[in-house]
Amino acid sequence: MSERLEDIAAAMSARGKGILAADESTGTIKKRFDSINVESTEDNRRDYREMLFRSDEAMKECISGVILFEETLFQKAKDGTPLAQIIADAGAVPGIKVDKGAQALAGTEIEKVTEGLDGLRERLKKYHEAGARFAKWRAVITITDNTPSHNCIHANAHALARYAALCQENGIVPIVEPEVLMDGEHSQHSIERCEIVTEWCLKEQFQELYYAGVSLEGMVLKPNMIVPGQKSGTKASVDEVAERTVRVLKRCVPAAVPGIAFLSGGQSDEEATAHLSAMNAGYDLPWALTFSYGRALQAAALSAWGGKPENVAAGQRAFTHRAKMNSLAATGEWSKDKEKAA
Ligand code: 5MM
Repeated sequence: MSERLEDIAAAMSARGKGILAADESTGTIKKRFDSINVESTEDNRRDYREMLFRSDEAMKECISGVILFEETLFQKAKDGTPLAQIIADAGAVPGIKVDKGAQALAGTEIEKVTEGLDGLRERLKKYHEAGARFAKWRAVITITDNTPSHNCIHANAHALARYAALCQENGIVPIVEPEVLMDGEHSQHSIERCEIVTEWCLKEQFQELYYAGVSLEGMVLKPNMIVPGQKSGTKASVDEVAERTVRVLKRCVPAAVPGIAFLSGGQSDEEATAHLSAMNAGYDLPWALTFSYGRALQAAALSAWGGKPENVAAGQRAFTHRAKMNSLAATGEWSKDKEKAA
């Protein structure tokens, strides 16, 4: 595969394919395993992820890249094959989450800033050697009556831009993920508020990327969709989510960016698919618009597997189904009927 950043970013944004976010950190994967009563041991984490990456049909037809946690990048399958090799053999690009998590932002009670820049240059060299060709860094922005502050948006956008520049310096495509959270307790978190805040974050983000000299052709954006907060007590139609999301992205994301791959953020599996499909079906778009889902791609597979070796085939079927539905959504061809027929 070509080592040019533009070519890697184009491969990650290939038509009808999307990214599997399997980069749950140790704490997050433990929560996921707790939900199916499975202990989060290194072997169990390997078995679960090996099950996903060996889902041949899904990986070859629907998945352009996989985001890994550091442990997984250096982990071997049961037969000794590096997991990153299994991903590359399926024609997908192996990637790595490089941030060290969202930490409390000094001087605020709720807001967070993502850390991990110290020593990142050296880590990136090590990850490149291990086969990673893209990276991910996620910032979280929280909506309440009094937040986000400009300080929080700016600190996160600046860190994301410094991370992205370091990645490109080391031959790695950065996924830039400024996530406006949809969860949280707040009742004033309307879809309008989400739209305003997301636009603010993305404007700031692209300004910082410009100052840091990041090549837009060699990156992928991973944003949230424009949705009401989960505790707002309101629901938006699929068409409204699609219209508002596309409007914000068109206002903020230069056409030089090859791909935008959404996070699912707590939407149900089918909502995340329906929203993506509506955007691709209804609008003329200058970039590839696809998925980089964690929960919305894995939830069904995780519960079908349940930690039992005899359920691996069922887990793979569940993963393949979700991957196929999202692959259809990435070209605007998903429908409820296809979901049911499958
Ligand atoms: C898979 O979850 C990722 C890692 O989360 P932690 O660092 O908190 O363990 C997460 O960053 C994920 O890549 C994105 O949020 C997209 O996942 P969802 O579930 O929102 O689609």
